[in-house]
Amino acid sequence: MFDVRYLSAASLPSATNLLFVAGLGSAPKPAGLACPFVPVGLDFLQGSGAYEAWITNDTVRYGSAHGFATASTDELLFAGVQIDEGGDLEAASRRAYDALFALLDDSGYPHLLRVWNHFAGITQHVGGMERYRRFTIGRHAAFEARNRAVEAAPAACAVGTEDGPLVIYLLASRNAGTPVENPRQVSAYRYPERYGPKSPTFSRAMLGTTDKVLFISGTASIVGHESQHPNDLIAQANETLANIDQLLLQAGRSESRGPLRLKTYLRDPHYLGLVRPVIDAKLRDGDKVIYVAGEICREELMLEIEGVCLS
Ligand code: 3EB
Repeated sequence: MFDVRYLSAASLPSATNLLFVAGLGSAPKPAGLACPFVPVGLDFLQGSGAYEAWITNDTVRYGSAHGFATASTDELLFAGVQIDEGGDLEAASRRAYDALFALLDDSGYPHLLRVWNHFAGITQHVGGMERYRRFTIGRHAAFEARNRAVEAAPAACAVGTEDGPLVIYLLASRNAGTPVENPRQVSAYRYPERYGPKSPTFSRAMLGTTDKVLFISGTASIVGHESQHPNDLIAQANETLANIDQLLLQAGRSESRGPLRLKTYLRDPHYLGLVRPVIDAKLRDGDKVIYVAGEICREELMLEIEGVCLS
């Protein structure tokens, strides 16, 4: 059993076997919470609670190493960190991923399944280069330094906050997961150079080892490598959902599948009412989606959806 639940502060303390809790917007760390807490500085727009709780049936041990707060079961490792950029996002990203890989290798959970990356001003330019690209260069260099194959890259998302430090949190495992690519899209690690000097190191989805959870990367209105439907949020939402359908199909999760837990990042929260019915209409009984404000890494992209398909 593995679940992701969206809870209010009041219902959190009764949840047991927590791997970690992510708090959206300004949701504070709940008093008495024993597990690691990740403050995700993205405004919570709509859903059943501002806390995202990752729950396992297995016994969880809490700790810290290499600057990360950790939680581990026999098979899974959660780790989360907040890093001061120190004026150089590229260097901070490299440092964060160097530490992350050192942690994974030292602790015996070498296989990266899923990474969430959040930092401020993702589309802003610094010294003639977009901050997302600087982040990507630092991340890529750390993969290279450890000889980590891009084809085994984790499911991921990189979504911009308004301010605050670089926040990275992840799930890793003792045994390797299975990466899943989307035939409608060029693999991100094969993007042409016009999207940046070093390619983003993520897979479109990753089938985990524990209970066959499918981690779905941040998915947007991209076909091939190009953004589709500029200035048309509804068309972007439908294209994004088509990409997620394709990923579920690739992973053998189309006809019969477990419930989805999705997080929709909206560049402009004013459009929540417009886009929500389009996304909600795609859900089946037992699926859940929350909506948060977030800056997608390409300026023309108005939304991105990520999540998990439970077994
Ligand atoms: C894309 O498909 C949209 O750099 O980790 C999605 C998921 C995106 C992950 C990342 C970026 C990342 O290229 C952006």
